[in-house]
Amino acid sequence: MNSNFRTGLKNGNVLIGTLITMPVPEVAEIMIEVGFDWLFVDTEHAPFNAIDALKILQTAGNRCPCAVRIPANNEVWIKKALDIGADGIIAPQVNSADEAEQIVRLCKYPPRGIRSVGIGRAHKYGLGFKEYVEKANDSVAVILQAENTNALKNISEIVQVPGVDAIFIGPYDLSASMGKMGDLTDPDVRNAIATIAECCRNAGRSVGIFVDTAETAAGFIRQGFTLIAVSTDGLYMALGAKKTLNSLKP
Ligand code: 3PY
Ligand code: MG
Repeated sequence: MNSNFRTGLKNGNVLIGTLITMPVPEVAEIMIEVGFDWLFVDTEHAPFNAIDALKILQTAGNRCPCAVRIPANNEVWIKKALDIGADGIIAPQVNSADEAEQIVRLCKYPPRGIRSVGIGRAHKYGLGFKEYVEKANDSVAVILQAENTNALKNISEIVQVPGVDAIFIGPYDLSASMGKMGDLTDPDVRNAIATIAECCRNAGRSVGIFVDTAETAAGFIRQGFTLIAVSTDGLYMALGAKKTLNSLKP
């Protein structure tokens, strides 16, 4: 665990990360060597099982915090991701305050929540059990995605739920739900993003976003976004390879 991930998030430090979509430890290792502040381990859209995610977390160790995006907002994945040592959970498609509250409860040990008690990697296989369970409610980051028009409608209530550390906007799903798939320059999409960000700021919650380029990331950082995921491992590889090949075979 890198408990300073949640502290940094709550303090509004700008954290630049990237998506790990390949269940290959060497890929995560490269991104850590590059110097990203955090890794977004995507078990929602990428072909990850819990063991794949575990291997990424083991590779990161104490060198780089990892937030695991779970494939569905249910107890099974939340407890697995936390017990293998995720520094935070990213819950996709959170559309109401009730859903937000349930996710927070599943992430927190009693009495605040109902997180089930296991003995795993997070607990140093038992050697650090007491230390982990005492601190987990304060060190695990709970990050909820706002990425649907329903989330937009309910965002002012979602951000009020105690225990929500950050809202992470999924611009692709958000724009798709508005009938404007992937068009981040569309005025309605931009307004939706700005509304979510403003609600977060008013409620003292950090706000983050996924973007595909450094230029777009810089614009959002200027607007006060602090949790940034820029591009994906696969996209970096594809663009790098394409650029090299194009220079030889224009
Ligand atoms: C989206 O853009 O929908 C995302 O979830 C990005 O992570
Ligand atoms: Mg999404």
